Amino acid sequence: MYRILCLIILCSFCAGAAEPPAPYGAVPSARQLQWHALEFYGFIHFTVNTFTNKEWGYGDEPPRIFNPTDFDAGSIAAIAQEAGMKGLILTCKHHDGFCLWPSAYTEHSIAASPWKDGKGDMVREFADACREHGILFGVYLSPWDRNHADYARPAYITYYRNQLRELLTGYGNIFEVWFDGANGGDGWYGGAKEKRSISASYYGWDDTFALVRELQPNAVIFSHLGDVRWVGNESGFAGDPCWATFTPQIEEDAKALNVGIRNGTHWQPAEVDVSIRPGWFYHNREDAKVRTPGNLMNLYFQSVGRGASLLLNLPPDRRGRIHERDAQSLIAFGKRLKAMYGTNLAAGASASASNVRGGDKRFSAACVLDGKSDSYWCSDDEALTPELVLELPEARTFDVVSLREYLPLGQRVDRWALDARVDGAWQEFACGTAIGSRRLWRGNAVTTDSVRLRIMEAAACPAISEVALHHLSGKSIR
Ligand code: FUL
Repeated sequence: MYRILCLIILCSFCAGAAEPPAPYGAVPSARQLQWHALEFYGFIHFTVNTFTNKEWGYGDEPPRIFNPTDFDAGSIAAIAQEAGMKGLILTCKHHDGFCLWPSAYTEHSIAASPWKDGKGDMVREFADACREHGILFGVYLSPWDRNHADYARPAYITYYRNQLRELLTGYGNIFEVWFDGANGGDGWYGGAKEKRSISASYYGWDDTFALVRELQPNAVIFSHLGDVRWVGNESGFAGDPCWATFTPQIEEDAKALNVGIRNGTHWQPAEVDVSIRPGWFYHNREDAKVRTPGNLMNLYFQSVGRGASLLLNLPPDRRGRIHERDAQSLIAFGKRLKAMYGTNLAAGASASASNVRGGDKRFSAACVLDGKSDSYWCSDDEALTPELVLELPEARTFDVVSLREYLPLGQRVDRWALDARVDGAWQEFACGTAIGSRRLWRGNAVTTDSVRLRIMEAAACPAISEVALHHLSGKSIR
């Protein structure tokens, strides 16, 4: 018995119980890791603007104009869920200051509108609908408030935090809190009708963020100083590459936000916020300008496919519904995406690598195929440019590659390439900079029985959790 035990211990020692490598650079927090897994979720822009046909309300809109005729949060959440969105973020208050919930701190809210005789609470209806449809709920509370008399004075900060407290305590779990950076200046401000400017320190973000941490510890904060950064444009694309690391800055530098900063001080991944229509709010003049399923797919590859998240805006119309065109386009896109991910053409392959950390099975090449986000192929510390080969069970045709790094160890890979073996010779299919949370590459369809991932440059030994091959059907879509 004793000898068998010794043998087992010896064998496991020989097989090499290697230690995982040390993390490289800035790494994600637990709440950021949870957020990375979401990838695709929706924005809902709804306020008095929907009824005035504006994008930015001045702050003097009478609450009585907010009166959707057929509002149904359930149908909106159902559409989002069917399209594959993992959550919805609602503009609980946009720059015009009108509140979609009956805030105790203002009369400029839904309580003064005819909708449900002033007894309704739209934030509650959205929060409940999301829960019922198995998706998450997040809040947008505009710091800039063109209605409030005290805006730009200290008293407004107390008001703002009181409202935030209402939203973060009254509606269950919140996955993301969205702090808009827009501060346009002029507004109604309780009738003053003037321009007000604020200093960089006015909002006192440290204390506001502390409130979020206290009340919703799992929520990520979207802000130039928060957990998730803006991607630097509202057109729907992350940079290539789009590093998850960044050095947070007060001054916005659109290019840096777009590309990220290799070796930046913080893990601050990008979120791509973009609308399914030209505007953030619904305008019937834009009914013919809804993005097509093909266009949405491009957005997806340019955002999620570069390691960012996609926050796609779906503006309810005056009924309080997602317009049929938007819904159709979104759902058609979602179907194609589901079909694409539905088959991993690398499944069943046998995997080998030029280097496996300590020869330990825990870090073997097969880890990229097991579908688990917490297992990864990893090389020895000094092997910075290893290669991995997948021998497929038979010749298969793919046109999309999906790669993922094991994020708790940081962003390690700088450059990589993926080859397909055609007629016995390797042909390069893809070649990129950075991998991160997810790296998608779309190319011409290739039929092959073997693919090879080459890590060409890495700051630390690579830790790759996924290599998947897909075929994006319906390539001819516009
Ligand atoms: C911007 C705002 O000014 C827009 O109205 C919209 O809410 C967008 C998501 O953020 O800063």
